[in-house]
Amino acid sequence: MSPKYVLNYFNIQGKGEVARLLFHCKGVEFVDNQINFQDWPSQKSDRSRFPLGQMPTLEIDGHVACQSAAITSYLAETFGLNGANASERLIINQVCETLKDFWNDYADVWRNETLDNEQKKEAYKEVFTREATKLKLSFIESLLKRNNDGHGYFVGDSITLGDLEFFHITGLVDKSLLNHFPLLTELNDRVRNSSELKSYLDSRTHSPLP
Ligand SMILES: N[C@@H](CCC(=O)N[C@@H](CS)C(=O)NCC(=O)O)C(=O)O
Repeated sequence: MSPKYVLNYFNIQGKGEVARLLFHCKGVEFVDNQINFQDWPSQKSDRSRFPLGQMPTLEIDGHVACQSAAITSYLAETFGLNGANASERLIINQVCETLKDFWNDYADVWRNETLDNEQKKEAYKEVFTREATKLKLSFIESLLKRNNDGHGYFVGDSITLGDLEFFHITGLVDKSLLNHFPLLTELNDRVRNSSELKSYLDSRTHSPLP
């Protein structure tokens, strides 16, 4: 029998969304406990559910786990969505880590309180068009190409954690980021319209970021 899973996170996509995608992709029942920003201060100090005073946390039959990457790799492993062997996991981890580096560049702008909205737009454009970002996306596309000539998923014949991380991060930023990467654009559409996720994504209402 599947354990009772409770995922605690804000009512945004943010750092909790890949865990949600993993549950929906596999059709595993879980409590999607979405906490409002207004309600968070009164819950943050509950160390039984938030040992680090942060979210996401995952309760597994009442045992709590912290750290989004630990939670997603645990769920992916448990659900068979983390590659079939070490070589496939090596690909998946490279995708996830490269996207994390890109996300950190993007988030530096997002969090920069010295910039107004117009200045942020310009700064995002600069992040999207910088050579280092193109290099990251070319690299990810080259990993995709190694499997089924790039017309499937990063590994195997179905969605894994790597595809979900990719879909999630590229969904948080402007679609133009993928303009010069046709295979990555196709992958984004493939995940978006997959039979596993389509109905969840069609009905998803929580915003990407606060
Ligand atoms: N390294 C942690 C970072 C978690 C984190 O930064 N959580 C933020 C939301 S994305 C949070 O809980 N902020 C509210 C707070 O710190 O009070 C992870 O990846 O899970």
